[in-house]
Amino acid sequence: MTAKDELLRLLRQTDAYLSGEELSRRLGVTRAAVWKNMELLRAEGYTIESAPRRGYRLTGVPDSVSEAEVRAHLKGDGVFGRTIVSLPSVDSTNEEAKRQGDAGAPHGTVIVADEQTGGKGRLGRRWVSPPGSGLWFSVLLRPDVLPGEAAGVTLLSAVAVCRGIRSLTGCEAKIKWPNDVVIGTKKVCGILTELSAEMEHIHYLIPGIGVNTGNESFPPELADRATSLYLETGKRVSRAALLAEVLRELEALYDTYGVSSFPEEYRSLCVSVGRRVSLTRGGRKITGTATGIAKDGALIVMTEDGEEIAVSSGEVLVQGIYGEKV
Ligand code: BT5
Repeated sequence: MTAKDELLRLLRQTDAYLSGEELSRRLGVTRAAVWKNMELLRAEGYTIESAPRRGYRLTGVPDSVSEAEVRAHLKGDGVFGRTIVSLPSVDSTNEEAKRQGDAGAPHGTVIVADEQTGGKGRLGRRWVSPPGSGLWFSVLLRPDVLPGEAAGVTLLSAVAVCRGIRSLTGCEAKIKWPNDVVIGTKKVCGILTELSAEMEHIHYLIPGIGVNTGNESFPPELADRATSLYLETGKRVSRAALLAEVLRELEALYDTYGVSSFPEEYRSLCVSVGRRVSLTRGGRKITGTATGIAKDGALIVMTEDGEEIAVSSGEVLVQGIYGEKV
């Protein structure tokens, strides 16, 4: 831990003032070094009050996803987040996770960035990830399963995000099958899972999660279908706190279900079930009603022709969600 991180840790521990002398003694550095590190923290957005003869007091923290800020919220001895790579800007946290994975980074490594310049959705689509307004992160997992057995991880991630959003904001976050988290009829989070594997072995699996937290508006093409936690609640949510919460939930789910299954909770959170849906298969448009989620995570659809089909991937439009008319 650097002197700056240690200083922040001491300031966080108490609401009382800490004198420069005490800080210098406890950190084992000079008064001048305490002052210098205090200025570094201020430059990062921390508000530190100083009062003559009393000392210093932390009165405000920035909405930062720095390692120190995430660690301050990550209590306990979980594996997810034991290694954190926090970057001001990156092409895509999934791409960085692959680079880290190829270089041997351990299971549970978290890559988080303030901004993504090439944020990705599925099938090469763009994920809008401006600086400061969302939580963009990826988790590097090394499960011991076959490549075809890992589909559950996207569903677990969606449940973990719903739990995290619900506990921090009280918003009724739900899931649009398979990988969107929605509030009401709008998308607040998308999940892109990628993997590196051989036929018989997964090198690593990467759920990449993007949650819109502070956006006050969206580009016109997204305005009708995207929302943020700020737009829903009028309040600012700490990205570091949300990240820590989602990691805790994801690790608990992973420990219980692995990556090949998922909890019953997914079904109850899924807004697609019970609604009219449409999809395209082999160039043909199919409409029907989603009736459930199969054991392997596929969406079960009763078509208008009375045939029951299982949809395991692809786009499924859901009546009313994102303003769709099916
Ligand atoms: C997704 O794809 O929803 C997966 C998004 C995953 C993003 C995370 S961020 C961390 C990690 N690093 C990455 O590079 N990616 C992951 P898909 O289901 O294909 O949806 C993409 C569509 O969502 C786009 O075509 C837009 O219509 C819409 N979209 C783009 N940006 C959005 C945003 N910020 N909020 C809501 N909708 C958005």
